[in-house]
Formats: sequence, structure tokens, C-alpha cells
Amino acid sequence: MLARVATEPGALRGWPRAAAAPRRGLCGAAAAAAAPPAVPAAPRPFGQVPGERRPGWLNLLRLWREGGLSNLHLIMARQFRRFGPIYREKLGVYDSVNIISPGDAAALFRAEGALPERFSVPPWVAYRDLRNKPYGVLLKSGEAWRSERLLLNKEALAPELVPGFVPLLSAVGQDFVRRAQAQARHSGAWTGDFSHELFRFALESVCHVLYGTRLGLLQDFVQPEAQRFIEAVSRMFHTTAPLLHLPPALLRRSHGRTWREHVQAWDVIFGQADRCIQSTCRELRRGGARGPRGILGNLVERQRLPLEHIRASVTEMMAGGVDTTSMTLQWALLELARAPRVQEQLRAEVLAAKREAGGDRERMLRGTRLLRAAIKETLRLHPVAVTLQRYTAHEVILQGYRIPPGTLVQVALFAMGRDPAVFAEPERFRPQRWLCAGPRPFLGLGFGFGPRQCLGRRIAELEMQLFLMHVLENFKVETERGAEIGTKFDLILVPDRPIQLTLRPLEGAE
Ligand code: HCD
Repeated sequence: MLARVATEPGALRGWPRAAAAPRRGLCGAAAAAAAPPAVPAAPRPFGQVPGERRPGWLNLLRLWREGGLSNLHLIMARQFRRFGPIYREKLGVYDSVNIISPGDAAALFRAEGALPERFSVPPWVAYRDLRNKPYGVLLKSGEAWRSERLLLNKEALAPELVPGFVPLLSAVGQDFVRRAQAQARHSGAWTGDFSHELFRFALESVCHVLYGTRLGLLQDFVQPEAQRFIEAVSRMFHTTAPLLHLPPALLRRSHGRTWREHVQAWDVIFGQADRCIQSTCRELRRGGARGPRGILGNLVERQRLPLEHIRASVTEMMAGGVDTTSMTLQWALLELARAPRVQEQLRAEVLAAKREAGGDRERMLRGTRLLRAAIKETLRLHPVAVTLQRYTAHEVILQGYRIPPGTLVQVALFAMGRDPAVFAEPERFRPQRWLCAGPRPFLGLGFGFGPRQCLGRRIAELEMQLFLMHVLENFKVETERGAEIGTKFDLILVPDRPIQLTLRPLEGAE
């Protein structure tokens, strides 16, 4: 029954409207649907926030019984239908307030303070404590987080980096196309489950910008260590989910199978990342680094951060850059295959941009707004993160309730993306919805918000834009009709079954 919740059109319709905050719809469409808010004059106390006042372990037990955690995103959507646009819930040892409206997200991020903090995934912290490894910027907090984050922004996120990243990422996209063409030569088209190919594409891409070197993962022979790394990252995510709500102290002492597997997965991840980092550093010392230097090289050269800390954050970026972009690209290809007209429009835009820019990829990117919107639209329907979280730095009023400082508040990204009060016809893949005039505040939150947003965002966006550009120039994307594909929570949100796709070479493409 649960599995059907998200696929039913308008499944999120019909929760108590009276309490809803004013909503702004895209292209004005959904705005009219929201009734005028009935916000009381005086804010209500925190204790009155709707929700089940049951002990956290009981809630956790129930969650486990209802298909484990793999339906977390659907269960959240159901809670919003039951309680309205704000509810409180205790899961295991973690108490949180959950919100769904963009207006509330705006209020929350305004209250995040100078040192914003998100929910700090306890098993990831516990692993580093166990192995005595420094935290990377993902898990750091306070001033240490801030100074390191500012340095990393300069090397990974700043807009000035685009000209340097584009050729690196475009080269990998081109290799993917070459590989697909070779595969299609046998039978006129390349059909299958592309997840493994896309994992390799994503790892190759992120390593090219991090280390400035190619691993060669888009060839027929793939190094077994790289393959092991990819599997370890998926296993690390998969084993995080069941450990997510347990108290950290219990984790460290735990000898359970899941925790053991989790530790082993991180060991493989750190081992492989260390090999990449060491060989890049060796090259640097020899002074012989030919070609581009890569993010790691730049960080080491600048010498503003101890190597141990650089290592921790580079490892996080390498691991974070595999499943996230590859799954998003898989969803994007599926949506394009299902919406052939949108696909044609995108292709026309890409080809026109190519004529105009003479193949200069950086200029082409500026001329492909619909393509960028298609990625936003993909992340609306298929966000990587089920929620965004913040601990409030000072009091904030959400839906007329006083939320005290230090409260964990979660923006339900998945539920928001499919809420008809926020997005008109939410079940339709319509990139155009992002292109009309007017402000669209706090709607495109796929990479989070503010100083704590995704550090890999620039890399991920360019990687996905360039990939889709190359693919659209050369192939028609098709899929079998009918196959309904759902979403499952595996710490990040992923397809609940393999996606079958076909890449068919276009007439006249080189
Ligand atoms: C998972 O309830 C569900 O970019 C939890 C809340 C939560 C907290 C942090 C999120 C996580 C969720 C999903 C995966 C995220 C993570 C922060 C960074 C991480 C969104 C939503 C990710 C995939 C980068 C991972 C890097 C890692 C491999 C070092």
C-alpha cells in the first residue's frame, strides 16, 4: 500500500489547508490553489506542534515493520497528509520538526546563523572516531568548519573555476559517447541497465577534477580496485540507513553485522582514496605534473591546510561524487525517454548552441537554459537527499509555532517536490516550469542552501550538463513503455529496480 503513495497523481493532495502557509507556485500555477492562511495572531508554543508523542524507539520499531527504512520518504509524505505542513517526530534518539513548504524553508535558513549545522550522520562520525581519522568538512562544525570550508570553496565551488573544470569533465563525457557508439555498432543501439556504466562515468569524472588524471574507467578493462571502490561506496550508503537512528555510543561498541560491514566499506573507500592522493602527491613532488593540476594539487600547493585535513575532505568528495550524480543522470535519461517532445526540445537547444558557439563547451553551457532546467526538474522529482536539515541557531516561527533554538528541523525535499500546492501537476516532467519569469524562492533546493550547501555542486552540475549535452547530440534515448519505477531510501534516494534504457545513434551524428 505504501509503495503506491508516491505514484498516485495528487497523492499528497488533501491535507489540512487551513494551516498552510502562503505558497508561491511556479508560473503562478499552483499559487491559486492555496487558501488564505489562518495564522493566529500570537505564535503557539512548541509543545503544540502536531505529531505522535510516542517514545522514539517505538516509532523506529514501527518504521522497521513497515518495510524497514526503505520507505522513509513515503512515510514522511503520509505524515504530512495526516498532520498538515508541520509535524514533530522522534525516531530512535533523534527528535525533529518536519516542514514541507518553501516559505518555512526560507524562514529556517534565515535562522541558521553564521555556523550552520545539519544532522551529522552518526555512523560516519563513529567510523572516523574508531579509526582516529580527522573529520572532513562534511562532518566538521564550528569555526574549524568555517575556515576549512572557505578554502575548499575557492578550489571546488567558486564560479571562476568553471573554465578549468569544463574541459576535464567534457573529455569524460566524450569518452562515454565513444564507448556507447562502439557498443551500439554491434546491434544498432545500446540497451541495458546503465547503472554500472554511470557509476564508472561519475568516478572517472570526479577523479579527473580532483586529481587531474584519468583512471580509464570507460574502457573495456576496468581496474579491479576502482570497481571495489564503487561497490564500497554503495555498501557504505546501504549500511548507513539501518544505523542512522541509533545512539552513537551504542554504535561504537556494537559488534553487529551491519556496523562491521559499514566499517569495512569505509576502510576500502579510504584505502583507495589514499592511493589516489599519494600518487598525485608523488607526481607533484617530482614537479612533473603534466597537464591540469586538479583540486588536490591546488590545495597542496597553497599549503594553507594540513595534508591530513585535505585528505579527509578530498576523500569525502571522491566518495560523494559517485552514486549521487550517476543516479541523477539515470533518472534524467529515464525522464527524457518518457517525454520524447521534451527530449527533442533539449536536443534542438543543444544543437543550436553548438552552431552558435562553434563547439566551445563553456559557451554552449551558457546557451542551454532548458538543459539546466531539466537537471533541476530531475532533482525535484528525484532528489538525492530525502530532507535538508538544520539545527536552529535562534528561535524561529514555523506555521505559527515557536521553534526554540537548537531544534533539529528537516525540510522534506522529496515530499515538497511532489506537493501539488507547490508545483502544479507535480507528477509531470516539465523543465519549462523553471524558465518563466518571476522569483522562485526556495524551490530548487536539490543541492541544499547557503554556506553549508553541497560542496560538490559545481562539479556535479557541470558533469551532468556536459554529459547530457554529449548524449543528446549523438543519441536518441528510449525506454520500454509501462515499467513503473519507484524510489527507495538507501540513505540517498535511488530507483527501486533496474532501469532499462536504449541509446540509439542519431542519423548524421559524428
Ligand atoms: C539522509 O535522515 C537521511 O551529499 C537523514 C538525513 C540526512 C543527513 C545528511 C545527508 C543524508 C540524509 C543523505 C546523503 C547526504 C547527507 C549529507 C551529504 C550526503 C546528502 C538526507 C551526500 C550524498 C554526500 C556524501 C559524502 C560522503 C560519501 C562522504
